Amino acid sequence: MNEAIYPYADPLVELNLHIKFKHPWQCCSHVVDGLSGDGGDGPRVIIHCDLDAFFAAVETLHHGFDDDVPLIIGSDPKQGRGRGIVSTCNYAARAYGIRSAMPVSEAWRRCPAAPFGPAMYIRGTRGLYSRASRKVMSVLSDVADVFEKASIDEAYLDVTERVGGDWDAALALATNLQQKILETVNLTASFGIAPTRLVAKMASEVNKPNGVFRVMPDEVHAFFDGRSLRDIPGIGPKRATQLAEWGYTTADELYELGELSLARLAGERFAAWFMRVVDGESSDVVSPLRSRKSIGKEHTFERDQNDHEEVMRRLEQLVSLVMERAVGLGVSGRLAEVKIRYTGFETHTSGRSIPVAMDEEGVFKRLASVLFATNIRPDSSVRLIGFRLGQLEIPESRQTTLFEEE
Ligand code: DCP
Ligand code: MG
Repeated sequence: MNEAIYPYADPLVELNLHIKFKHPWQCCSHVVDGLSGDGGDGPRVIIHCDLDAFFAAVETLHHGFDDDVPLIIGSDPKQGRGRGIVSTCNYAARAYGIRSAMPVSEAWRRCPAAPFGPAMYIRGTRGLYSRASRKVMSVLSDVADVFEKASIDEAYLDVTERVGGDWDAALALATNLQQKILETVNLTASFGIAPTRLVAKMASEVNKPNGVFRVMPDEVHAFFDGRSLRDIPGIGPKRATQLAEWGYTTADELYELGELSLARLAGERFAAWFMRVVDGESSDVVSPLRSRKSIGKEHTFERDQNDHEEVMRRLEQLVSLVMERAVGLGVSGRLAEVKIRYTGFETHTSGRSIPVAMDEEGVFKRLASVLFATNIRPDSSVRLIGFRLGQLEIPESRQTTLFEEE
């Protein structure tokens, strides 16, 4: 190993710790001032978009499958002996009670493939889904004041300024987006419009598939009337079961209990959170950072590279690109991670973190080079090099509010 190319050994680095939140309402991140509303000037107009039966719809398009034939995407069912799970399925398969995350053996029991039954089972093609997702996200982000991709098939849009706070214009915008997505990728999507993220997300389920549903600020309470507690994101199956054992299955029943009694039953944090949700006062903050855990870039060499100086140069370029992106998003990070994939695909990832979040390219170039120097296997050829900035934060001066749910 040539020391001359790793000049930056730095005692600043320390071992990285990963912190995960167990319950959604324990999660407190921060939001960039001015990126989205903090409830100051009346209700925000939030749109949630979720594609319908996403993986199944993409496969149906790609292969020209018939919509009426039950299609299950997931692990190999092995004629009912498969041990994996279902990723998703089309609506014809849902008619048999098949659902995401169900054991594929159970799906087979409900609706087997030929010659035992009409279903089709396929493994799925990740690349196809990413491509479709990118196109959809680009259509959505074009019209949003603030855009947040929440998963491969789901996004939040703050459109308050775009529609001038007009809820009819928001409805028209959602319908328009639905049409545009259909034209662009031939997929159907469902939209929810509401003053909070959580209600917008629930609203997008109401008229699924290919539906739009709007909940105006003064309709939030009524929206929760008779609604199953299980349908509220943030109430997991365990808590829902517990509440049902106490006799509470709908949101209005639980709300009527009042915050104090609910707190005695289910804890103060949960009670406060739940009341705010039903009052339409839960988070209305859309932020590109919120669903983003890290920013990363990778490079695969045309031919496996045994010149480590060249790999190092490429790594520095990746760091620059990542840090440019971070600065663009207004975030800084505490964790640097370097990924090295060798000939034959063996992959090694190493990370270090710094005590305070920063967005300075120089700092992360140093960290990356230390990580590379201490981890690269001498005389090995490198197939891929990658850099990731993690433990993202927004600088103190720009923090305005806390997140509570989801
Ligand atoms: N997915 C997965 N495993 C799960 C859940 C989902 O692989 N347990 C994948 C497949 C889905 C995609 O994520 O197509 C999006 O998830 P959704 O929950 O939005 O489910 P669908 O889009 O398939 O159906 P829906 O029409 O209910 O949104
Ligand atoms: Mg979906």
